[in-house]
Amino acid sequence: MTAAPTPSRPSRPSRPIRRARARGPHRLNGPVLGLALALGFGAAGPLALPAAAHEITAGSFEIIHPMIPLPPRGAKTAAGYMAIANEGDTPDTLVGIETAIARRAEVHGTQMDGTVAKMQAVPRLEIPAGETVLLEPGGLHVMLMGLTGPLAEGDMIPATLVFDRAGRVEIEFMVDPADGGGAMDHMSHGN
Ligand SMILES: [Cu+2]
Repeated sequence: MTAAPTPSRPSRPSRPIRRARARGPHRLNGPVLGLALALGFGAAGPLALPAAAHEITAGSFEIIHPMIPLPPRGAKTAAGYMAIANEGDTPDTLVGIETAIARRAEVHGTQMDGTVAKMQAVPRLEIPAGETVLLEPGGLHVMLMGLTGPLAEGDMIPATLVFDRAGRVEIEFMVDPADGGGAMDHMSHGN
């Protein structure tokens, strides 16, 4: 990592952050592409899948490309995004997110109040049966507060999603290139 010096070393995460091997663009295929198409993600869609996308399958859940746009150096917060597909016939609820990269992680919703986007915690995020919930810039997102270490593009950040029924689902956020827009708004939203 080409990192700013870390004044105090954060306690070691139980699962080490691993750096993804440099990977060139590769074709998406299989379920990710199928789902992406089913969701209507075009190449320039709202959640255009980047060259290196990944997914996690756990039970009837498919977690598609959890990612964190690279935050500015020194940022204390970052936002995480993903698509959560519940392919089962039972609704479930996302009740928590844990990761060693942040002191606190929570799901936020975004609502417009006049022209001001306001975010609020969503402690229970329902994932209806047979549906896919998108966490994407400008909408629902994972707020990572109090980053415990620097992030670098290509890092894979272990995290755990906690569902009411399905229990704990291990994922990895991929650190993607910085995005120009929406996510930067998070940087100014405190607490
Ligand atoms: Cu937020």
